[in-house]
Amino acid sequence: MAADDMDIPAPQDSALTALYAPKPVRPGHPVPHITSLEEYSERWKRSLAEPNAFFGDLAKKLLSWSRPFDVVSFGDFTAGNVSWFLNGQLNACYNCVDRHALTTPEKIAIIWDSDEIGVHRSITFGEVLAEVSRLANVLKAYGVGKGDAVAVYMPMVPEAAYAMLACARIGAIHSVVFAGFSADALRDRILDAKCKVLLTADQGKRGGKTIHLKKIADEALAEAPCVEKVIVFRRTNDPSVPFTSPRDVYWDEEVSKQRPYCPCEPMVSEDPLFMLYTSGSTGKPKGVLHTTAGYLLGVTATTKYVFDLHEGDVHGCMADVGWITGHSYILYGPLSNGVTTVMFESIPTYPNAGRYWDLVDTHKITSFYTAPTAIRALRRLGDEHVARYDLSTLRTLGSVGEPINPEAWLWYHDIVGRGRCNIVDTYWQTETGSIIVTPMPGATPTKPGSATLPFFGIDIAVLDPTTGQELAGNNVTGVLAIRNSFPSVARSIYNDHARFLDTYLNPYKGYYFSGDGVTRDEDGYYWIRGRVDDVINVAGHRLSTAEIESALILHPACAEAAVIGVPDEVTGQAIVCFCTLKAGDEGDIAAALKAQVRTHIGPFATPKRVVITPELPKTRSGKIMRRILRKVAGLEVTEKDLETEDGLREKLGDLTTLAEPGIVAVLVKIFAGRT
Ligand code: 7RM
Repeated sequence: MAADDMDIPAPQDSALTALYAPKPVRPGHPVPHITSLEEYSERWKRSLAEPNAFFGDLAKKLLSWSRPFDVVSFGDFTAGNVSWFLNGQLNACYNCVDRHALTTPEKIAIIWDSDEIGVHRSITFGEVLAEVSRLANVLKAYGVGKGDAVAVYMPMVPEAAYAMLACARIGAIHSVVFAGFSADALRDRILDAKCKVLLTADQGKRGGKTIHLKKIADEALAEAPCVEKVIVFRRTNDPSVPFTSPRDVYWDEEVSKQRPYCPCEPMVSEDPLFMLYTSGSTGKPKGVLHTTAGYLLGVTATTKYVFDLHEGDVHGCMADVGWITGHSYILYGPLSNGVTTVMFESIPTYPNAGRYWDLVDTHKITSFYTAPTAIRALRRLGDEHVARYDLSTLRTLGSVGEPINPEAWLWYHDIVGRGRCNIVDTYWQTETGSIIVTPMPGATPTKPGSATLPFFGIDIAVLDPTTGQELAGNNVTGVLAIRNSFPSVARSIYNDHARFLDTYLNPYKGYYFSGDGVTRDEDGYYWIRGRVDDVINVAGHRLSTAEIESALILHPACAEAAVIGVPDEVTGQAIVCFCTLKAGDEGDIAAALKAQVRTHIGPFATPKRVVITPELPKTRSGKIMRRILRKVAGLEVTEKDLETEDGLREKLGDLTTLAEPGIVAVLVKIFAGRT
């Protein structure tokens, strides 16, 4: 990878450096699973020294097996050939549903809180078992079986969870596509996995708005003939929603024909559980593949220890099931632990900025998990929205998806947690399946802005990005890599193992490469600095600049495009596109290009700004110098810097490789508002 692409994002500037001790246990609250840093540290050391004993014990303790495994781990992780829990058999749905339904059928599994304030529903483990079984029987009736890929394009309703669990039950591989993705994005993902069945809904509701899922799905399906059956859940019952018989069938009609029990397919540990597409540094999304036992153990263990779950707890993860956080911490992690999980259909600011805290108060949430972007947005809207609710049930507050700035961390701690809750800044990725760097509530002293220390079984290395050498000791900054195998790590990219190796294991031989920059401070604490590759993170949503660029150049007026992320106070990063136009095209094309990105990827990828430029800064060999674009768009270069060559070099680094040096001044003037 070229050094130009390996700029490690600047550290967060903050005056807040205090250390926060784990919170004392309040009367009536349970004692945490891990109560001291020494206890964490001993267990972590054992997990690395004897991984097979450590994870073997954990897998027996936390999961139910229909056949015990013979070997805990086998193979060479950094060569892309590792397996966990060999010859074991289990079923993820059995672990998340049946084993709790059989012992405590009346216990609440899912609390669904709808877009409309005050409208919510509690569903017991017994009911989930019946609903999931009926749906599993529907899928079987349409010929879906073990190993088949099933597309799920659903709003935030319990049926989305049923869809995933029904697939797991019969051994089908679910591929959930986030409901904010456009028709083109859905089509590409369906085609890549050759799905024969799509589970979707007529419409979705979110923040008072209607999402026309079935209409979008129909557009996608027009170019995805592999889909033979579409099972449509009626969320709104709007009669204008298109329906194509016999391809389309209604969910309620289908499940009512099926009996409420369906046996679980015994799955071998390494059988795929699901795939989830994620963006990388190339334009084509990757179907990250997770396996049954390793993934399930990772999410079960992290949910238990990181959120410190105990009997009777209610876990509220505010993510969407369409992203990995929803898979792991709304669905599989809490349910496998037999803990009540909250599914929230709406957004934090609808109908007002107290919506999350109303949820906590109403459902007596004990652990709450959201993204920094939501925390920052709510902080700006004022403390009064938090103050009017009873949040005394909360013990653990989690953050995920992007670096959290210390000011937002502190607001979460002081205003939401009222100084009594442990904050867990959890770092992980779609590819790791579960949390890999995090404090342990009750044990780890925290520092605002740091994800602190590795979870059990995770051996982090900091590498020099250019030489690939390990940077030993503390006070080092480089790229975050992992030395060892752990159960929940992705095993492959669907149908493209070579790409899996090239993306994660070949960049630095002997390591898993995360794509993130990191600092290990004087205490050995990790501070995630953000992506070092061409991936940007907007409001916790991961996007590839190459994917946005491909969308832009599909527009007839666009000749070339370069996309970068710029810092944004609320969303962390925002998208800025630089486009050159084909001859003859002029006028206000920027709006059309923004719309182009929305239709090709989805509304969440809408650029903040499209800059039309006569040319892009390139090296003589034609490589776009994104470093220049990032600095100009980040307003790090001013018109004053243009006056001397030295000034410019100081701000932008070496410019001698630039083919047309004049372009820098043009771009700086555009951002100064002068052209
Ligand atoms: C869980 C998730 C992964 C990328 C990852 C990072 C960033 C996630 C944190 C974070 C700083 C965190 N999966 N990221 N968590 N950065 N602190 N606590 O988000 O696959 O969608 O994204 O998100 O850059 O590589 S993801």
